[in-house]
Amino acid sequence: MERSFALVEAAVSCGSPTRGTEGAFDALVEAGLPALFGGARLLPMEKLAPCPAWPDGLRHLDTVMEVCRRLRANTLDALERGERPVVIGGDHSCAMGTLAALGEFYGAENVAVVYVDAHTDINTEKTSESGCIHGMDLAAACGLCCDALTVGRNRVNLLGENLHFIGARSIDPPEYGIVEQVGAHLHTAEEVRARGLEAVLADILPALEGKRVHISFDVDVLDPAQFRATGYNIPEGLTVAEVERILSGVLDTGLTCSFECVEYNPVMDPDGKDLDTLMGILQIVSEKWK
Ligand SMILES: [Mn+2]
Repeated sequence: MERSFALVEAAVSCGSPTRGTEGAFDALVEAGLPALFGGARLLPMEKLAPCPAWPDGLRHLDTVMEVCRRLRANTLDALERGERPVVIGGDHSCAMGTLAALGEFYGAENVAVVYVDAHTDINTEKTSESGCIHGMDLAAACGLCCDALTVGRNRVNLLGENLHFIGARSIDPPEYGIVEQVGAHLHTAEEVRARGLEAVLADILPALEGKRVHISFDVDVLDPAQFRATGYNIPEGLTVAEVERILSGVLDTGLTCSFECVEYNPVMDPDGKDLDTLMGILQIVSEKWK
């Protein structure tokens, strides 16, 4: 029997400096996302106000963690029902909630992540210069951050050796060291251009064997020439066709357990052009994920 989908909202933008991504779920649902995913069950989330406090330099910690706790519970609920979670952010801090659910449900050692993003999001609260939690989600999931950034039962929900970055091109100096320290696999946008996408996928896809794969897709991996409605417009990005090829390649392995799309900001997309582009990408996800 074909498994059904759950569309899970992660209504958080205050893990980032830019407001607006908390409206992405509503915009995509309005644009027809449930029909695209075969009448998926919807798990919306109340929009919480950003908390004013920034304890220990962690911006809006309380709000971000509350969203992540709710997201973990909703994602676990979907997994327990045998549904495939499609998480819609929100900024990328929500990955802490998604990965908490996946780590608990499947066991941290069984989860692999393909992180399609212009960033590596693996600062700890000590190395981050901005204090924005959307740049720390992977360090938190790997158990490198303070207790305040732990979501759910387990401190470690992902092993670095099972983490594959593709498309990164805005990496903070300390992040290179952390990527190496945890044994993660970094494939920058520059490497994709130098070696070709197929060569990079030929490195990543066989390494996913035997794992439950989570795809975490940040729209800022796309080149600003094709997609601008997101907090960071970083040049030298991937094309829509390249992103579609990456997602298809991973989905074709049959190993994908969950998918996440983050950082689309409808406030920055008044004519809905980028929404159309994103719906096109998500249509491919719905068709390929069998
Ligand atoms: Mn990013």
